[in-house]
Amino acid sequence: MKATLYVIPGSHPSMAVRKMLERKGIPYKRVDLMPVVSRGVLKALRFPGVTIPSLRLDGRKLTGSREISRALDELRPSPPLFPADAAARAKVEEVELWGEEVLSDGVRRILWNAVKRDRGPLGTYLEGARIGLPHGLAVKTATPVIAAENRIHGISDARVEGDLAAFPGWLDRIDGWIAEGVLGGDPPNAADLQIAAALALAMTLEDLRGPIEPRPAGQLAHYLMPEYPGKVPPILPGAWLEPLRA
Ligand SMILES: N[C@@H](CCC(=O)N[C@@H](CS)C(=O)NCC(=O)O)C(=O)O
Repeated sequence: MKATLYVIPGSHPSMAVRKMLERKGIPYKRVDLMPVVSRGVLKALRFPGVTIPSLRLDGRKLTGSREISRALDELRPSPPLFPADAAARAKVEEVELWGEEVLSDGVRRILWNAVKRDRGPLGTYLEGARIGLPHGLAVKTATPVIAAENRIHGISDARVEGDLAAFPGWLDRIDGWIAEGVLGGDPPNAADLQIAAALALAMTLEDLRGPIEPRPAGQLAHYLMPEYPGKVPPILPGAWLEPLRA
């Protein structure tokens, strides 16, 4: 099986797919791309979408972490990313979708808003990445990229403040799924990896690590994603963080 995975350094759904490939024992070549440039590259390579992660797998071109989890399970069923039982599978699919559309999108907005305030910490996400230019230069020239990502993903201060207000409820939901056994089983399912990657990225922000880390959700993320690159010192307005501290 020949696999090439296109990622952005620090990207959480990319990390989820990396873990899927590793757990299934599929060797792959990783191509690190910078945001925005990634869109042009994937378009030129004729992937079905322009977002990361995208995977070329034995000539097939796949875009999107949920598309990829399904394709990997079909091609290499063991260890499974989805339960065999139909009802259990439907639940994992529902939680995986929530993980992508609510949690993962929210964490992405929070991160791009944070680095808009100070681009310096961006370099910490580039650890081990080969992006074709020196990391220091990438950070120095990142301002237009950060602005573009904020625009592309419809990120505003008001929206991020809302994401942070919703975050405690998101953690409650995840802890509930862990208590029910939908998440946190062995082997980890596609929803575990989707959610753990987003929480691991969230915990690279010092503003968020404290409230997440001690909870079952935070522990699951640490267990499944023990080495997540990136570190952002406190940076978000204190008032926005009040709901998480309450
Ligand atoms: N929800 C998608 C991720 C889509 C997405 O926005 N990916 C980001 C990286 S985390 C990306 O491609 N950013 C670059 C851009 O949109 O220009 C998935 O789970 O595959």
